[in-house]
Amino acid sequence: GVLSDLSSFPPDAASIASSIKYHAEFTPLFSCQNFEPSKVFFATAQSVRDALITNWNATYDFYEKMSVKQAYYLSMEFLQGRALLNAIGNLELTGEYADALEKLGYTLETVASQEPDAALGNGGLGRLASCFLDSLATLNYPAWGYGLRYKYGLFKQHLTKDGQEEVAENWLEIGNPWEIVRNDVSYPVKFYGKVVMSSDGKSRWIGGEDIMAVAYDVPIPGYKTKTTINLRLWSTKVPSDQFDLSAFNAGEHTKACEAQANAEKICYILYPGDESEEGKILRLKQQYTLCSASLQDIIARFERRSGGNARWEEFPDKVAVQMNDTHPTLCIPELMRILMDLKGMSWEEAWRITQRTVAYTNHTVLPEALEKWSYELMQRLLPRHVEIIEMIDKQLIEDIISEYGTSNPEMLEKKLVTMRILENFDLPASVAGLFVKPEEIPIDKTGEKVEATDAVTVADRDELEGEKKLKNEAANKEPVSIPPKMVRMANLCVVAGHTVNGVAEIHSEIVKKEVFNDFFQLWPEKFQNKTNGVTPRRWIHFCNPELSAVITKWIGSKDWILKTEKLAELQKFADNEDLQIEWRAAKRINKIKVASFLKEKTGYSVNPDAMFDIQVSFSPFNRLVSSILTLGIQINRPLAYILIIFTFILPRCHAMSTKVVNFQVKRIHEYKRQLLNILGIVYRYKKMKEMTAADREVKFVPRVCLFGGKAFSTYVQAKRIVKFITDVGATINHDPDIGDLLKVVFVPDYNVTVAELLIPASELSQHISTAGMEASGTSNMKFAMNGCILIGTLDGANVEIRQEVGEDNFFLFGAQAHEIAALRKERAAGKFVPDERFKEVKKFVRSGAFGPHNYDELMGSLEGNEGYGRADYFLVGKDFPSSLNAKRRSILLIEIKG
Ligand code: 26R
Repeated sequence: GVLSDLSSFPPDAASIASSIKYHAEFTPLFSCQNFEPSKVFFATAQSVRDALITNWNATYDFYEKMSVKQAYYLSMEFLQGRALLNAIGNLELTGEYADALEKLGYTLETVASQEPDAALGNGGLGRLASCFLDSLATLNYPAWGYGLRYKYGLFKQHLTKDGQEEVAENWLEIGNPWEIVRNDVSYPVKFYGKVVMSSDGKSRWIGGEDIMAVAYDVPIPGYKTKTTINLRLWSTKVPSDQFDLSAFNAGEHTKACEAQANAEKICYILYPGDESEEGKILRLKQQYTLCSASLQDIIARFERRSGGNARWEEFPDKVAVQMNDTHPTLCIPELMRILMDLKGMSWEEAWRITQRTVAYTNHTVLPEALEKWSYELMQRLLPRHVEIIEMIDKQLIEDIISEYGTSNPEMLEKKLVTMRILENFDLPASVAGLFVKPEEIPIDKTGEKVEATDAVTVADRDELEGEKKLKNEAANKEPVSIPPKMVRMANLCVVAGHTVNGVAEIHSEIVKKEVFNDFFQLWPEKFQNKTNGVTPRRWIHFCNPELSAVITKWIGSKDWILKTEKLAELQKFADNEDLQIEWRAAKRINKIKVASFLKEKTGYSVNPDAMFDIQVSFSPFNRLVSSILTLGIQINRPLAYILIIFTFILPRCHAMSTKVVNFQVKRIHEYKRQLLNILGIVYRYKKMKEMTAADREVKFVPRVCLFGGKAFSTYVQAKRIVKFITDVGATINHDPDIGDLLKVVFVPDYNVTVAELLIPASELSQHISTAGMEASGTSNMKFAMNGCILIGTLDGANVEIRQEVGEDNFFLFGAQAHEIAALRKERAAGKFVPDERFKEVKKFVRSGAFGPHNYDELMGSLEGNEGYGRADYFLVGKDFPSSLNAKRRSILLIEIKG
């Protein structure tokens, strides 16, 4: 429903200016005499927040009154980026704010650029969560996000001569004007302790360590609606009665403050290192804090709305909990626990309610990202939850036995071993007799169970070097080791969730056919696809006002911002020269902005009239709205595929521009194959060097190749890739033979804000993961929406994008997902015959062309040297020739049209 009669927001520039001045004066942080841009930003944001709070309250009251079903998106990550321009844009007050600030002597742009980038996430999964919130609010859905308020977000990336350096990102340093601390909304969360049986025969968990979770609310405005939903982030502190006053007075200050520090450290940082036992415990505490506090809050709201007469069987009609990957899996045993132990329900009742409430989205098929927790550790921290998980596991065993019977013990055992939530556990006595005894399961000398799968994970490979030594030592001692007992979170999600979805068609097929195939056979009706999407507000309208204006002019209205399918109307103007001229002019403005940004950040000068070719990591649009289906709400909107049209027009617009920029911005990961991209660039460089200057000028279109993305701090190989790219850039960019013809720049500290700058300036972007490994990708959509041509493999949402833009407008190359396993086998058996150009480019890199380093670890990984894991697991060598071909085709298209 639409909200009516909300109190009005300062509608004109004069009242906005006085509101800003009011905040500047009455916020203790500032004084009017010292009104620096960062303070102007703060005061401006506060004036916007006032308006949001009004709408927020009205939205909440309305939902409360209507007692609607509410969707809750639980996520350990929200990659919100900046909020100011988005908020005033959604309120349609951009012009008024610009005027108000001008009256005060500032430009909106300067003020907006003061805002820190809120990076409470890594990349794709976190940005998707934030895009969902924008779309949910815009479409007036009663939905909330729940997450954690990390004090330090994703690290800041500095690039030094040694490669990436991580620096803590203190995004709250100047305070966060968007959040409202809710000291009135807090819940106890406990850890450790023990389970006792009370007199009524029910289990009760007595915690050993208590903390409090306090809510911080961030209002999320929709576009052109008063609906303003909530992102509730939890912070942790020690309960006030637990301060050890006597210890403090006795002079033991550190000891007295220990509990405080212990509670607060839970929300210190996003993904604390989990190599150590302490680190693992901290991460599990984070996950449980999110689940426990959110569920207590959701349940309190449900009970309040039921007016003290809660009908629990209606809980799933009022509450949908969507788990963003497995990180919030503990919701499942926590909801079971609350319903059984605190609300007195039977197992069966609680299970029915839980199953109808929760759903799970899978975002990756990489084996190292499928979470498993040590059973022992989890049992120590959450003893009652582990009991419940064991019960769910037992019930699953019974379901599997009743489905498959016991007549084929071998098959049954296989099913049980792969499907069970508990890994490396003995089978229950009732069925154990049917199977070989546990001692007979082959165990290799290192104590690891022999795995049937041939997947070598990145983590495996990274650890390989260091671990090999340890393993050899261990093997010499011939230990009798037992494989560690683990809890498989994804299996628990699939068993307990009513729906499981993948995030692009190909990914959802892999989820059904490979990752969770046994579950798919048992419960095919649970599995769905919900292809990702992105908000067209942030990712076209606000980040690319130039293009947005062109679109609005030619369509004749702004309706496309809400109804992206309207963009199809542009198609009839695709051949109109005036449109093409305006389109190119918009792109050029964006490219000029990027050029000056690069100069400032890296010192490199790039020619804005070169082609911009980009590979960055993370992305798009309204299709994401269809993902809400799994939240339990049916909506029926046509899927809009704008990019499509854009890419249709784009080649025509490039016709007269001979110069392109190539982008690759995304988390640095071997499967995303930044290495494939940079080796292609190195090859191009080598060919240029072999020519006369005159030939070079004729044969090559000037190109600027941009990379962006952060490497996980412990991911050694990814960091080597960053270093290699920056070294290649340093050589090429200073080579006088090359000049403007080729530039390679690694853009430091890629984040949402940088993405908003780079993507609108792109002409060619790279989405080139090894087929089957990128679940969806979302930057592919964002680039396409900003009129950029895509080069890519048949992976993730590239598949759907290509269908929509047409095969001629997508530069496809590379092996396909179904061929990968066989190609890896062939590779491992030494049967792969590399292309001459691939050998040539590796030799060139090893020859010292980019400084004294021979990049042995990187080049070795492509050759299958011992010590670097299996030979070229990501098939860079296999796809290298076809990638060169695709690049050539993309340029040809542009030039031929010219
Ligand atoms: C458990 C932990 C180590 C962990 C692993 C992986 C934490 C976070 C991740 C992030 C993963 C799940 C992620 O970001 N996946 C990305 O999700 C995007 C949104 O669906 C996809 O577009 C993208 O392809 C996928 O890599």
